[in-house]
Parts: sequence; C-alpha cells; structure tokens
Amino acid sequence: MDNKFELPAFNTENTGFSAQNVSSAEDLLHMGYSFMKLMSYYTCAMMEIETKFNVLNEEFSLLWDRQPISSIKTRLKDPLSIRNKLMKKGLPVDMKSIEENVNDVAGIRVVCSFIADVYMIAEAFKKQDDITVIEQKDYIAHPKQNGYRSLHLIVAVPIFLQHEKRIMKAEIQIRTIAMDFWASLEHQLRYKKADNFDDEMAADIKYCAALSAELDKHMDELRAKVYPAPPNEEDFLKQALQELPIFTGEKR
Ligand code: 0O2
Repeated sequence: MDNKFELPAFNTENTGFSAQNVSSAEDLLHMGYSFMKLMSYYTCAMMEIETKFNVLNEEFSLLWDRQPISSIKTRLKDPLSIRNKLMKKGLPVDMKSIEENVNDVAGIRVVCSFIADVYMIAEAFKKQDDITVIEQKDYIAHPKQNGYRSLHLIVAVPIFLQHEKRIMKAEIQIRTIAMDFWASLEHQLRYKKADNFDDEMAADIKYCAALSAELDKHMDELRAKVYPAPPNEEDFLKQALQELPIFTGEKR
C-alpha cells in the first residue's frame, strides 16, 4: 500500500495565485508557510506599535491625571481582503507584492478622548527615532466627502527577530471617540447593506458626521478650559507635594 500523503488537487483558477507557482503539494506548503510567516511579522509590528502607544498613554496619564487614549484595537487584514485589494489594482498576488503594495495588512486604531489628544499622541509617536512616516492623511482637517474623519499614518517600524531585523509597514488610524462611533456605524451600514444605501441616506449620514464634529469641537473647548496649558513636571511635583498629608495637616 502506498502511504505517501498527497494533498488534494488545488484549483488555482480563482485564487489569484499563479498556477505556474504551484506545481506541487510541496510548493503549496511552502507558499502557505511563507504566508503565515509574513502574517506573524505583521502581528509583531502591531505589537510593537501598540506598546509604543501604551507607553505614551502611561506617561501622559501620570502628568495630566487623565488618559488621552481611550482604547487601542489591532487587526490583521484577512487573506481574502489582501488578495482582493491586489487584484483590484491589477497587481501580482504574492508575498513580495503584499509587502510592497498593501500598506494596511497590520492595522492599529487608536481612539482618543479629545481632538487635541489625537494630534498630541500622533506627534509624540512620529518623532520616535525608529519610526518612519511613509504617508499621512489628515481626514480631520480635510474630512472625506461622506463626512469620514480620522488621522491616518502609514509607517514603517522595525521588528527584531532571532537572526534578523525586519522593517514592516502598518496603517495607524487615530481618532476621537465620536469619530470612531460614527465610522463604526457608517462601516456597518455602508458595507453590510450597500444595496439599500440611497442618496438620502448618504446625506443623513453626512449630517450625523457634522453633528459628531460639532460634539468633538464643544468637548475640546471644555477640555481647554479644564486643562488650559500643558503641564510640566515641576508644577506636577509641586502640586503633588502640596497634597501630601504632611503639608495639608491631615491626620492619617
Ligand atoms: P477596512 O475593512 O476597514 O480595512 P488604500 O488602503 O490606501 O488602498 P485608501 O482608500 O486610499 O485605500 O486609504 P484610506 O483613505 O487611508 O482608507 C483606509 C482605511 O480607512 C479603510 O480601510 C477604512 O478602515 C478607513 N476608511 C476610509 N474611508 C472610510 C469611510 O468613508 N468610512 C469608514 N467607516 N472607514 C473609512 P479599508 O481597507 O477600506 O477597510
């Protein structure tokens, strides 16, 4: 009896992968492994970036006594979306092409409390010496036609592996809670029920975007009153000292 393990025939017709690259089961396994390896590099890049934002949040929250970052979400683009994106652009579907042409395989979404926090966090992140900013799109200053607002960065970040250092690309979206609320719901309505989405609904959703922008503006004005100037460490220490029981006369 022949115990040789054979994979079932692989139909490459609709996959986007070229048939000449997949001539045997061994090739297929190699390709699958290379893809998984590449995805794990992107996962490492997301971890690096998430840590950087957590560190900034920790530092700012000590000084400001509030957290500028409300939440951080990461996502790895699914294989089908990667393939569709490349095919839509008429580009080859292989590992090299993914690395060169798909900037958002690793996606990090940073949700901040106030508009000022978005820019402050973005600036602090961008000036780190291992970060290269490839592209920046400011959809807050220049919202999209449908009302979408967010600050987008395409960056390159090093990851350190056992034997090598690799530079990986990632897309970072930084936005306020109000921007995130609008974008999440718009995404559900537009993508899930795109056929039912008429012009009146598009106008409605744009109106909701304007409301959310107004809300952000008001909240930012309140923030500026409560926190009029950026704190410095010396003031922070003086105030912390004044609040110690020994200075306030409180008994423990
Ligand atoms: P998903 O499912 O969120 O990943 P590019 O990625 O550069 O080829 P583009 O459109 O030039 O495409 O990039 P852009 O404008 O920076 O947008 C990239 C991502 O921003 C999108 O990824 C969305 O996540 C988000 N985005 C952009 N426009 C909108 C919008 O109008 N509404 C919502 N809800 N999100 C938006 P994907 O791959 O399209 O989708």
